[in-house]
Amino acid sequence: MLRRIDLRASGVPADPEALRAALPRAAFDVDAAVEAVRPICEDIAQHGIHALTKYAEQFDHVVPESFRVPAEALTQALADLDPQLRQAFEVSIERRRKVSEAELGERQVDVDVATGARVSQRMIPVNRVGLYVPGGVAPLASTVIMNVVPAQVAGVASLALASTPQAEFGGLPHPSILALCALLGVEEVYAVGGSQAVPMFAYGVPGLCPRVDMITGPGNIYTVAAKRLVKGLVGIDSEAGPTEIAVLADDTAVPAYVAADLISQSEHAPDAASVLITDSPELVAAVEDELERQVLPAKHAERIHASLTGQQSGAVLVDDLDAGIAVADAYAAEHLEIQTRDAAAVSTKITNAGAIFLGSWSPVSLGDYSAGSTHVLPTAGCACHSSGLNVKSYLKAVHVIDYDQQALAEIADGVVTFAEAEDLPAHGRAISVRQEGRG
Ligand code: HSO
Ligand code: ZN
Repeated sequence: MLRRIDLRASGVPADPEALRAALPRAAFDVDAAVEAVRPICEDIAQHGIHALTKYAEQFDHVVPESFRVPAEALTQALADLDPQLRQAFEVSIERRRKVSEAELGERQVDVDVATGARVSQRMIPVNRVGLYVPGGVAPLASTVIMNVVPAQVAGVASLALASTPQAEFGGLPHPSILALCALLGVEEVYAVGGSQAVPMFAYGVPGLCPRVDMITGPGNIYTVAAKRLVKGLVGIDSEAGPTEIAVLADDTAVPAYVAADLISQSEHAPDAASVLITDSPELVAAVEDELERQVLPAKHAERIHASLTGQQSGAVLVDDLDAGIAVADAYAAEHLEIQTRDAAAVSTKITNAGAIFLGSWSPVSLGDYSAGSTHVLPTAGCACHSSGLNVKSYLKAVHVIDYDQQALAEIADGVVTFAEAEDLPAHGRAISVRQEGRG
């Protein structure tokens, strides 16, 4: 099922660019989608609720009675929530909160760089955040937890959430999303799809939704494109592309587990990427057997099959584990599973991955729901420069500079010299004027 990328004869290219080019990756043309969403964003900026109504009809095929979800609908959704699902939600929230609190670190650090010369760093939460939770292909209730919990731990004062209106739920977002909002105390909820929610949050809609400072949350390519368009006007988290799993495995890996994990992420979409990296041809053969066995009976066999056989997926064969580590690092997967001897030691050699899952008992789908880690992670190789969504994503680091007269006098000549070297003498003057005893 998986196409083979055999790097044994040629060896792993030493040049990282050449290596990346040899590896599979989904095509995800956000630029083309930006042109498609530009008029929608402009329309919503200019015509507010009127435009939201038009696009709800066109894209979501249902116009909600009110774009703002009434408080009673949230309370009702929580009352109707299956008790077992509620318990699963609560465990997931509790674990994500525990890890988020640890991510927070110090809210202020003070550094005395010399006597009377202090620089402090204050971590200040973003004031108002808009979250988007996809409701299209699958209602990703877990995404509510992954976005809301770190924002709340960071101390974000104002949180608004939007999710697609669903015709089968009378124009409201999916009930499990509403129930989670109620459970987490998120009161400002909108029944608005992704490509419309992003401009609604970014520009504000009079009479409905005040503008936000930052937009987070994943979505389809149009949601991502809309985020790219409004970036700068508001802050955004990373641009989430199709989901990816890479499994770095040796001959100790359990083929049935490896196959199940590849399938689990292929279940998201036909363009999801599943990549096996191994030095064991026997493992590839055994995983193939398992895929044959496991894909057909799966509920979403069609899109799983499309994902596994797509050009973005494959089995990469390498000579040894070190070569496998180089491949995994170049690929920079959103999710990297390490199913090898001493997985923890192998993981220390990995520098590029959104999240790393160690051994046989930490599969990606545990992280998708309840491990305590985030599932909003950098895709498309962005793990070489970006982090998953976490508490710090919602915090701004502000430096506070506090020198006294003596401390400024001590460094004054150096600053003046520096400013003159940049041909910015007025900068130097702002220092030297204070050394002249005037004022
Ligand atoms: N694997 C997805 C997140 C998700 N899976 C939500 C299930 N629900 C992207 O990390
Ligand atoms: Zn998933």
